[in-house]
Amino acid sequence: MQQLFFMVLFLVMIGSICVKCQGPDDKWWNRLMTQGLACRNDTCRRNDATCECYLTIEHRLTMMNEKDRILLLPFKGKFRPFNNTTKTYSEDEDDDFIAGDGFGSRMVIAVNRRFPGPQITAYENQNIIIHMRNLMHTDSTTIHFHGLHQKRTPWSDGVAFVSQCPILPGQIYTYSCYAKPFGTSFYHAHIGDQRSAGLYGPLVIIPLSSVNISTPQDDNDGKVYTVAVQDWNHFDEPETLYQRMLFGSFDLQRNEVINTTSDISGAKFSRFHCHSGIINGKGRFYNKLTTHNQAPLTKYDVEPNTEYRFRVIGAATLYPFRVYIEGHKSIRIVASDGFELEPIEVESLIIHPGERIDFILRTDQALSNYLLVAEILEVEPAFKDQHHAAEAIIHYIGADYNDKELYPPKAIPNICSDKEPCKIFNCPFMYYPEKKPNLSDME
Ligand SMILES: [Cu+2]
Repeated sequence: MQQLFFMVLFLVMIGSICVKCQGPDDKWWNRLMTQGLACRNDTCRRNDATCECYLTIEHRLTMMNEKDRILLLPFKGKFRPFNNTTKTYSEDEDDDFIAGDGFGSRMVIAVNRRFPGPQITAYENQNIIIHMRNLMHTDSTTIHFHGLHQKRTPWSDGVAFVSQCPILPGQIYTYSCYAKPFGTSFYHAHIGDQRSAGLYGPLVIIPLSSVNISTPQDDNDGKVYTVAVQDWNHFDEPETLYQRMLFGSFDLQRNEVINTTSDISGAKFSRFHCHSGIINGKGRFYNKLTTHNQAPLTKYDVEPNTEYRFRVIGAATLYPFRVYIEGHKSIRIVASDGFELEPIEVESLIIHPGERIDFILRTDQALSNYLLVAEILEVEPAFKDQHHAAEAIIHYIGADYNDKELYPPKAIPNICSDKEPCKIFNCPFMYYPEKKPNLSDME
């Protein structure tokens, strides 16, 4: 009898321990995954002590309607089933599709079913708690919070094999750290090439003080947008690309070796070949200098004569981009890598992988639609009748947006000349674009 009593007591103790160690509240996993959001709505607010988020990691395919198990093709800025030329999906229906640059169908790593992952927005000093669930079948993973200093929390830095063992398939791991310093940043995988395959998402820390801080900061009024820019290869996932980088890429349509490209200073990029650029996971493939595949783009709605903050994140694997807005010759840079700056009016900015640059756009042009363009800084594609750029649509509310506005032609760049020079923020060259310095002038 006594033995039975101790046995029951033991089981009760185990039971109570397990209740404690259960950790994340189960209902949030699927709820946030369905909504494509990252964090609980009863946390992460200005006066909350914590910001608690749930990220589910899994493989998915671009251009695939998983529900109907059918391949998709881009068509006039929308998706259509590959075997039906008359049906297109509405904006609500296509919410679950992953576009990439609309070419073929390749593997990505999705976070809460989205590519890139949903945004985490926390307030300065908040305790960020991230439960990460790895549903990839055979790959282990980790997550790094770019820009966070991880003082007092080095175990949450997410560097595989250095600050933690990778999270195995089927496992859940909880990160806990502090939201500091404030600014625009991103979270990303820190093992292998998973970041290039899509395991990343915006991480925005809102400052608590408003002294000498640019506005707007939080997205409560719909005046703040995020622009995650990535270089994109639509054939291969990153592990294959690494092998191609070592041994070469071949273009069988043109029957030639794809050589390393360079920037205007002559500096060579590696053999990581990009076909196009994407913004928030969407872009278009130009098979000729001016002809694109009509893939759907990210759209930013703006009211006329209003100021918007754009948080640009360099989520690329290799290439720098020059970012400008068609028809708008002036944008105001206000922060770089989370540091507030004296505002600078420029025509465009250059962003390298890992960098973050915030600018303010004043929507003071005619009621219309304009392209936000992130042009990859390679010299050679234009000579080869190719165009490597990421694009998104800036839609002035009130302007037409029906049919042809969904798949606009290539942007008309702003005019920059000797007479009307343009200023570029973060430019690593003495001159940009083509003008070569006259050596005698430099002496
Ligand atoms: Cu990083």
